[in-house]
Order: sequence, then structure tokens, then C-alpha cells
Amino acid sequence: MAFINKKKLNKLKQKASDLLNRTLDQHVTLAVTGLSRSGKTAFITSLVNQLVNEGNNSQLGFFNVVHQGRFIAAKRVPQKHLHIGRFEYDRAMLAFSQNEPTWPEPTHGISEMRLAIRYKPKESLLKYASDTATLYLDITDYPGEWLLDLPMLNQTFEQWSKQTTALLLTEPRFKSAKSFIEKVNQIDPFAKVDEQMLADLSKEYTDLLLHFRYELGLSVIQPGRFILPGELADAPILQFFPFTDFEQMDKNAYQNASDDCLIGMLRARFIEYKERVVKAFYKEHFVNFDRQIVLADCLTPLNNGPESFADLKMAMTMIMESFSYGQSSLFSRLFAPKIDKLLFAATKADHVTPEQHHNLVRLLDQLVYQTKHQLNYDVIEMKTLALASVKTTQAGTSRYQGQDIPVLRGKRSENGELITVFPGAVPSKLPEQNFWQREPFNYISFAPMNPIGQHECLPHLRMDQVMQFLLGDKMK
Ligand SMILES: Nc1nc2c(ncn2[C@@H]2O[C@H](COP(=O)(O)OP(=O)(O)O)[C@@H](O)[C@H]2O)c(=O)[nH]1
Ligand SMILES: [Mg+2]
Repeated sequence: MAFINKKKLNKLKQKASDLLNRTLDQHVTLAVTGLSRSGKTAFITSLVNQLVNEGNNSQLGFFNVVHQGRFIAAKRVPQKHLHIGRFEYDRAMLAFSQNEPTWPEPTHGISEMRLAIRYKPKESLLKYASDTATLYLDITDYPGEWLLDLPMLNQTFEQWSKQTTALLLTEPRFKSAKSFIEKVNQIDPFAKVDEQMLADLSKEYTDLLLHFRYELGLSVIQPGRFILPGELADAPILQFFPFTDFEQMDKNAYQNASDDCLIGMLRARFIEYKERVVKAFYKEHFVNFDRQIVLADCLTPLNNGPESFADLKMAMTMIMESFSYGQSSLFSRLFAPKIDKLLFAATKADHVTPEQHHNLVRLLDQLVYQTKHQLNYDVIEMKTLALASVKTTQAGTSRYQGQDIPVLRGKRSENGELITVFPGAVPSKLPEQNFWQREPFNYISFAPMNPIGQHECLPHLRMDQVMQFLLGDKMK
């Protein structure tokens, strides 16, 4: 007869419970994206801040696990992939905690961090096995510009060049693109390649893209990597540009062009770029995402004017292609993505008075509507909402010409001056001509109001609803 002493039995029990615990532990990879300056860094900082400081005056009433008193604690643990940059949470919190708080410095490329969130499971079955469970949350921050490249996979160099040239020939891009187009049109595409000239023209094209994004506030930037190259900065794979004079080209000569003439090399690099940069991102990163939040700053384009807004709309349509994989044969040939929840958030909602939030969501809804419509038939659950990762304003009312009007009070970014404003009405529909003629929207950049200590919670709008949608079902 086997004799099992008490110690051994306890050990066995522990082992069984460990095993069970292990199966209770869950992983979620949450990807956070959005075009540059849409608010990714602010969002991730706030998300982590709210979770690790939960209990310290946090405002997470709509996050059920907190509301039901089952949230125990969250802490940072070493991230999953060691070759990917770490999300600089401490640096961001430092910016918010200074005497004169500022926004964190912008970051480029992809970064990661991991949280371990402990909570009490609700299900009675689990109660017998263990008191707590852990949700490991991997957060990945990557530029939304990278998603703008997906449609290129379906294009040849010729098709892409023609489409891009058409865009360059249209205002507001044409004004600044004119001299670049003229230079390219003067080149003999079949002459032996001059690498310096190719590098110079590529730089000129990249500078144009940077100008479109940061000076003109445009969103359709292709190739997206050119303005946020990550670790590929200066690599020859990012040195090509659209050939702007395909109409005049001898088709036969083009087909037979070798890689050492200009057009041949442009084409070769375009193909290489699609393989090694665009596809590689989807295969190495995108396939691993379980949940995705796409941040969109709709207010800055509203402030910038109709061209900027129209461009945002086009960019959102391009971004949506990455999530309509239910129907896309391109995707099913490449890999099988597994994102099952997709949240679109209009950021910086603290820039408008609260009664405008509803319109802001409706506007965002329309930007993503078409694809949302398609996605509803697929496996992805979608939601749109308006949020502020870090709330910088106080809402109130002010008496103006005998009427109470809603206003915001905040600290102007440029000079720290406290101001009270009515920033304007957000249209509930995609704005038409007369909206722009009335010029109703006035976007003011606000600085964070008061310093927030490293262990205090950042003020926010609807971060708890974000958590409930993205994580709630994993913490039952
Ligand atoms: N008022 C307000 N401004 C925000 C918020 N989030 C971002 N911003 C502004 O948008 C800028 C860009 O945000 P950031 O997170 O760096 O964008 P990223 O490029 O997507 O990482 C910040 O410097 C702030 O000026 C927010 O919740 N409220
Ligand atoms: Mg960032």
C-alpha cells in the first residue's frame, strides 16, 4: 500500500491548485493605434496609471470588476518581447507630475509593456480552486500610419505610382509637391541608377509626407513608414518614391527594365518594402493582437478645415481595411488575425463641452460606418466612444447675452494662461460646405491643469468604459 504522508498530500494539493490557477491565468494582447498625435502615448499612460493606482481615488465606476469590489491590484511586470522597445510609462508620468505639468514627448515606432492584474473571479466554481486570478495584459503601441500601407499589398508599383501621383497633383498637396513632380518627370527612367539622386529624391518625397502630416494636418500618408520609420530610419528599403510619369512610359521597356536602372530599382524596392516591411508587420505583430483600440483625433481636422477632414475620412477607410479580414482574401492568404473586439475612440473629448460628446461619437461613427456595417456580420465586436485620457478642462456654464451657455475652463498650452471658452459645436454628421463657411470650431491646445503625483490617478473621461469593453469579459 502506498503511504502518503500529510506533507506529501499537501504538496499534491498545492500542485493541483497551481495547475488550476495556471489555467485561470489569462493573457490579453491589447494593441493601441492611431495616427501620430492622436493621443496613443497619453492613452496608454492613463490606462496603466488608472490600473496600477486603483483604490487611490480612482474613478472607474463603469469597470465592473472594480465596481463589484473584485479588483485586487495591478502591477507592471517584464514585457513579453525583449527585442521591442519598452513603453516609457515613468517618463510620461514624470511629465504629468512636474510643477508645471506638460504632455509627454512624442515617441516613434512600436513599444510594449505588460501588466499583471489580480482580481477575484466571480464564478462560484472558481472560488473552490483559488481566491484570485491574474490577467496578464500586454499593451502594444504602434503607429496607425503603418496600417495605411496595407492597401499597397494589392498594388503593383505602377498602380501605386499612378494613384499616388493623382493625389500629389490635387490640392492641398499639389502646391508643395509641384517641384518634386517636375524633378521626377525630367529623369530618364531607364538610365543607370544614380544612387545619390535616388536617395535625395526619396528624402524629398519623405519631407513632403512630413509636411503633409505635420504642417497641413493631412492623414493619408503613403508609405506610412516613411514618416515613422522606427528602427528602419535611413535604410535603403525606405528609399523609393512614386514614379510620376507612367503615362509616357514605354510599357515593354518597363516590363523588361533591369534592377540597375532607376525605374527597375524603384520597382524592386517597392516590392521589397511590401514583403519585408508591410507584410512583416502583419505577420510578426498584427497576428498576435487580441483586442484593438483605434484612437482618432477628429477635432484637430475639424479645426483645420475641409481638406484635412476629408483626408481623415479617407485614412480611416484605409485603416479599416486591416479589420475587415472576414471578407478579404488577401488576409486569409497571408495569416489569420484573431482580433475579436475593436474599439474606436474619439480622443481629447475634454476639448469640447459635455453636451457635444454625443455629436463627437456620431461623427466618429460615420467615419467608420461603412466598415462597421460590414464588420457587424463578422466576428468582431465593435464600439465607438469619446474619451479623454487626461482631462484638462472643467466644464461649466457662463452667462452670455442673457443666456447660459456651456463653457470650458482650462490652461492654454502656449502660455499657461487660464481661459474660459466655448470651443464650438461638433457636427453630428460629416460636415458639409456650410459648416466650414460658418467656421464654428475653435480648437485650443490645453495643458494638463495640475501636477499629478506618480501614485495618483490622472483625471479622465470614460477610461473605465474603455476598460469594461476591452477587458471586462476577461475578468468575470
Ligand atoms: N486635452 C487633451 N489633449 C490630449 C489628450 N491626449 C492627447 N492630447 C494632446 O495630443 C498630443 C499628442 O498626444 P500623444 O499621446 O503624444 O499622441 P501619439 O502621437 O498618438 O502618441 C498631446 O501632446 C496633447 O497635446 C487628452 O486626453 N486631452
Ligand atoms: Mg506616442
